Amino acid sequence: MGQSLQQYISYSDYKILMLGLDGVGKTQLLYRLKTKKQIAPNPTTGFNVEILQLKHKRPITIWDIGGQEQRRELWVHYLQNTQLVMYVIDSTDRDPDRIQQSKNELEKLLNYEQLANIPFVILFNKTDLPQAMNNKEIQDIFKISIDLKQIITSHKTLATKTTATSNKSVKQILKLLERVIIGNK
Ligand SMILES: Nc1nc2c(ncn2[C@@H]2O[C@H](COP(=O)(O)OP(=O)(O)OP(=O)(O)O)[C@@H](O)[C@H]2O)c(=O)[nH]1
Ligand SMILES: [Mg+2]
Repeated sequence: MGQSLQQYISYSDYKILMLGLDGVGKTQLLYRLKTKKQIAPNPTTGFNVEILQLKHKRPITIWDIGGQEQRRELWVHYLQNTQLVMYVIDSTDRDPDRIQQSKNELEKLLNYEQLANIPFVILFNKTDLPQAMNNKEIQDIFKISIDLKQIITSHKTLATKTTATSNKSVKQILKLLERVIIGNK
């Protein structure tokens, strides 16, 4: 790792890993949070990393790692020192094989020793689209409640619905992160 990238990253002590299958909207979410703008879609072949400021100027570093099938085996190399996982799911993708892949990857992450006891924030993205699953479908298919108070595993796991292509979700995600990281209500 180059010296400048190392310096940039060590500026923030709170590392968030953003993972999920390819095309679910991770990169769009990252840059929506960072710039409040839409970026040209482009599959991530490596990773993107950005620092954001939460309340009280609390810096957090979000690592967005490519989710294509052949890239997923590389996720394990990014786990060290992770303090929170944002797991993104495309709520419009009803392909049973993709749903199973997404559940399997999430399950794998929940079982990694390096990620034990850290919060997982699950984002059901693309809720602006008419074919997006509703809360009941999400509950039935993923066994995850869109209930921010609910704890579904030994991890402190929270789930919410997002739209990466508008600014509607920016406040909502930042508030959620503040709640988990800083403890704000
Ligand atoms: N309508 C809608 N489209 C979205 C949303 N989020 C992402 N997209 C679109 O979905 C496509 C994939 O988004 P990306 O952010 O590149 O997906 P990714 O998860 O980073 O994919 P990989 O880099 O391959 O892992 C792009 O065309 C985005 O513009 C959303 O909330 N709503
Ligand atoms: Mg990407």
